[in-house]
Amino acid sequence: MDHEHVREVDPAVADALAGERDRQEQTLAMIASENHVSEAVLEAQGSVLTNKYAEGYPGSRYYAGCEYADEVEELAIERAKELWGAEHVNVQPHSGTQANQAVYYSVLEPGDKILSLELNHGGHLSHGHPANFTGQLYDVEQYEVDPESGYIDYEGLRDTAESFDPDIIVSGYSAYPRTVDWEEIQAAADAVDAYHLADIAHITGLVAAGVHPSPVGVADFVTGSTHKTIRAGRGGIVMCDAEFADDVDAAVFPGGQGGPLMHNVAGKAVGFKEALQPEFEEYARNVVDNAEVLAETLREHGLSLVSGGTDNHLVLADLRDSHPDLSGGEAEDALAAANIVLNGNTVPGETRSPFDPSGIRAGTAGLTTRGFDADAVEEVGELIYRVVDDVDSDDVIYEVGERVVELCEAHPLYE
Ligand code: DSN
Repeated sequence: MDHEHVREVDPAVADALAGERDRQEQTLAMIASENHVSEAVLEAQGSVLTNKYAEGYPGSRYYAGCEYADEVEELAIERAKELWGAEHVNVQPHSGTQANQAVYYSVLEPGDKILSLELNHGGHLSHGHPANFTGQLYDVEQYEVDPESGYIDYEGLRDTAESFDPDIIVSGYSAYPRTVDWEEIQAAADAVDAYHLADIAHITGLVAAGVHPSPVGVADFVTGSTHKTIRAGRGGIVMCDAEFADDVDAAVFPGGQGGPLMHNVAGKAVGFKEALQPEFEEYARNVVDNAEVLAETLREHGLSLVSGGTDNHLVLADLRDSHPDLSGGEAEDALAAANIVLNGNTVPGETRSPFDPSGIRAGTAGLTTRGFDADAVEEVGELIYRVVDDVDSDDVIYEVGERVVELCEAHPLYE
C-alpha cells in the first residue's frame, strides 16, 4: 500500500495518505463508528468502478456499459439479503444519513411528524435535529432514556406517541449502549398507526451476526451504514418489506441521489461476502465481549457509565461524577495525544456544549478487528483511565502513548 501512482502525480496527497496509514497503524481507533476494512474491500473501493455512471438499478440503467456494475450491485443486494434476511435491499445510499433521508422521502410529506430519541440521549442528527434538514422539514418530537437507568424509557415513548401522534417513529441510535427492544417500539408505532424506521447504523454487523436482535421483519424500514460494526467500506443501505420496495428505490434514485458510487457498492459486496463467513459471527461476539471488558475496567476505576455498562460495541462514560472539572473534549484531546482515538460525546442530561460535552464514547469494533483479546482490551481500559485521571501530565501521556504503540505493533493492520 505505497500509493506509488499517487506519489508520482501528487506527492503532497501521497504523503497525507501515508501519514494516515501510519496513524491508523500506530493508534487505537476507538471511535465507536469506525473500523478497519480488509485489503480486499480497499481494493474494490479503489477500483475502476469509480469511472462508471450507473444511474438506475440492475437491468434498468440510464447508461450503456453497465453489465459489470449490474453484476456487482446484484451481488451486494443478494449478500445483504442473506445477511439480514430483508425482503428488499437498496445498496446505493452514499451514507447512513442518506439512507434515512430516502426512507423519510418515501413515506413522509413536509410537515409530517417524526418521533425519535433525543440526540443527547443517544439519537442521531438525521433523526430530527434542528441543524439537520429533518428538523427543519418535519415536525419533530423526541423521547428520552430513563434518567436513572439510562435505558430507553419505553413507557415515555408510548405516552409521547399517543399524545403526539407521529407519522413515523425512529429507533436505532448512535450512542446507546444497550439492546434495543424493537417489538416494544413497533407496538408503540402500531398503537398510533405510525411507520417504524429502525436505524441500525452502529450495529449492522452485530445484527447480521445474530449477537443483537434484528429489527428486520419487525420495523417497516431498516437503515444502516456499512463501515461500523460491519467492514464493508463507507456507505449506507436501506432494507424494507417488499411493499415499500418501489417507493424506497425511487426515493434513493432519482429522489435523493444521482449516480450510485459503484466502487463503494463493490466494497459493500466484498465486505458482505466476508461477513457471510463463519468467522464473522465470532468477530461480532468478540466485539461485544471486549466492550463488556472495557466497561468493567472503566467502572472498576469509578467512571460512571451511561446505563451502567453495555450490551453492544460501545461504552459511554459520563465524566461529571468522577471528574467534574474535566470535559469530554479535554479527555478526547489528552487521549489522542496518547494515541487512543475516541470522541467526546454528549450524555443524557447534558449540561455542557455539544462541542465540549461531558462524556466520552468508545467502541471496540476496530480493536477487535486487530485481534485485541480480553486481556489486551483490559489493558487499554487501564490506559484510558490513567490518561483521563491525569490529563495534564505530559509524563503519563508520553508513557501511555509509548505503550499504545507497542500494543499496535503487536496487532498490525495492513501488511
Ligand atoms: N457520526 C456517526 C457516529 O459517530 O456515530 C454516526 O453517523
